Amino acid sequence: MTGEARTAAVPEWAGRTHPAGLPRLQRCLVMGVVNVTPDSFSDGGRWLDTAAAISHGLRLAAEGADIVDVGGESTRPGAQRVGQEEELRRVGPVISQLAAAGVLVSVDTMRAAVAESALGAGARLVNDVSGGLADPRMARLVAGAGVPYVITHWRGYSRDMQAVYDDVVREVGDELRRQVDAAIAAGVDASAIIVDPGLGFAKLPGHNWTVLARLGEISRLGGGRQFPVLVGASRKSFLGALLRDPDGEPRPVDERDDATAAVSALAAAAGAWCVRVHAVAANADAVRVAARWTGAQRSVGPGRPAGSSAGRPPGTAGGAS
Ligand code: PMM
Repeated sequence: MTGEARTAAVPEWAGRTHPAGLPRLQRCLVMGVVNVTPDSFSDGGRWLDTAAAISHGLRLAAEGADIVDVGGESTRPGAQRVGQEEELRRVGPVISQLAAAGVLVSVDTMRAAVAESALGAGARLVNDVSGGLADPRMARLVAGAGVPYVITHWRGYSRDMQAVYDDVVREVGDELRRQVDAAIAAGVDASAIIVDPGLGFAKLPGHNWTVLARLGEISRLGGGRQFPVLVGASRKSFLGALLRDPDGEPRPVDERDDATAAVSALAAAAGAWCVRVHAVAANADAVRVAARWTGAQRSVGPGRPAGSSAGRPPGTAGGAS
């Protein structure tokens, strides 16, 4: 087998894209989740108290989260919207305390006013699950702030989102591209944009698996440009459905972390830029395994072990070339 044939196993786009303004690591990043909500499906109510949320965020950072994502509104199916003042009250002090402690914080919000306040409190990127569609002021706010912006594929609020597709990858790519184009038209720098296929947002389990299996196409949005991809599979119901017990009961939410780590390893090996997860430690290990694995695939030439003098230096696995 030739060296060329061996490297072909690693997706061509893996690790090539990186958002401006964030640390560049030679592996997939890990974003730890702090939901300051009473009703998130994954951890609702656990971190509603400000002090508990802050200590949880610090713990996630200590466990290896590169970014801590703080949100004050649940997006679970059927969730009622929270008021803006309440959302701000929930996330503001948590963000300012985590940022003051040196944690790289993102704010998970669909509201420009909340994002603005969060950036003032020290958040350094905006994670908008509506990808600019919920609040027409969001893209201009992000453009003015010059911060990285996660644009998630979105088809409306959880109570009325439609999970009907002919070709899920093409349609998610097309719809995401329109969201990205709108952000760029509003002044967002293309190099600051991260795209997210929105697992579980207007998607049935089969849609999620198809999207995961074709992340490269999501990264390209059906066109020539490539964007870093964020994957948010953690604890979602498609994992519960996969791991049903013999009676057909879905695996409970708090028993889906091993499956999440498996998705993280596979997504990272496929070139994901970041995985958004609740249980950080296992996922921090998973992305390192993936980086070493893909790095070995790249550096192994004919008859040469990875890390030999002809290959990449050991420990520099999976990086941008
Ligand atoms: N999922 C949730 C919330 N925020 N943000 C991004 N970028 N991608 C996601 O998939 C995503 C998100 C819902 O999950 P949670 O209730 O566990 O936070």
